[in-house]
Formats: sequence, C-alpha cells, structure tokens
Amino acid sequence: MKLIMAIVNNDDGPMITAQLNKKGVYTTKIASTGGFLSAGNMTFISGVEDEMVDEVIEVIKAYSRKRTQPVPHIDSSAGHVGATPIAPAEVLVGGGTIFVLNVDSFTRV
Ligand code: 2BA
Repeated sequence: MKLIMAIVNNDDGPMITAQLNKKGVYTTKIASTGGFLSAGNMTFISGVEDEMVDEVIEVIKAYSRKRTQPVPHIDSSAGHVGATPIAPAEVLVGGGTIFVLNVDSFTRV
C-alpha cells in the first residue's frame, strides 16, 4: 500500500476530487498554503493499493493545470534606480506536486 500526497492549485481541487471519487479512491483534502508564494493550495492524501498509484497520478496530471503566478515579495531596495528584484516577478506553478510514500501499516477501527 502507498500513501499519495499531492499538492495542487485550489482551482483544480474540485475536479480532481470528483474524478477520484468516480474511481472509488478514498481521499482527504487539506487546505494548505505554499511556503514560497503564501497562496492557498490544496493537499490530497490518499491511501491506495500499489496497483492504483499510476491511475491516481494520471488523474492529478490530467486536471492540474500549469499557471504563472506573481511573486509578492520583492526586495525593498528594488525601488532604487538600478536595483534588481531578489526574486523573479512571476513563477511557473504546478501542475501538481506528488509524493508517493510506502505505508507500513493501515488500520481503521
Ligand atoms: P509554493 O511554495 O508557494 O511555490 C509556488 C511556486 O514557486 C513553485 O511551484 C515554484 O515554481 C516556485 N518556488 C517555490 N519555492 C521556490 C524557491 N525557493 N525559489 C524559487 N522559486 C520557488 P511548484 O514547484 O509547482 O510548487 C507548487 C506548490 O507545491 C508549492 O507552493 C508548495 O506548496 C508545494 N511544493 C512544491 N514542491 C514541494 C516540496 N518539495 N515539498 C513540499 N511542498 C512542495
């Protein structure tokens, strides 16, 4: 058994949830926040049998769009002539960021 943790854009969350439910995949959604952009995103946690892992990843891939988002934090010195921002003005976010972990034990009581 594996534990899949997938971080996706908030806008893609509902479609991914619907598709996972359709396939009978149990999932827990956690409202999360990206450490870099401080923007809301959604983290899915699903415990699945090994043979389902690729199918779940395919769903997440299919419904996670890439988008560019502005980076809010710019060095305060950027206002001075000739100064450069310390971060790019935009970053490419997503599709999804997916971790697959081995599960030692799974119990429902
Ligand atoms: P954020 O941390 O808000 O990052 C948003 C996007 O900013 C990232 O997109 C990436 O393009 C860029 N970025 C992140 N950290 C950066 C840094 N230190 N320097 C320059 N650019 C940086 P994604 O890579 O698609 O990540 C989307 C979200 O997935 C992240 O939101 C974070 O919540 C999560 N994530 C991504 N990689 C992760 C990891 N290795 N561990 C835990 N969470 C991760």
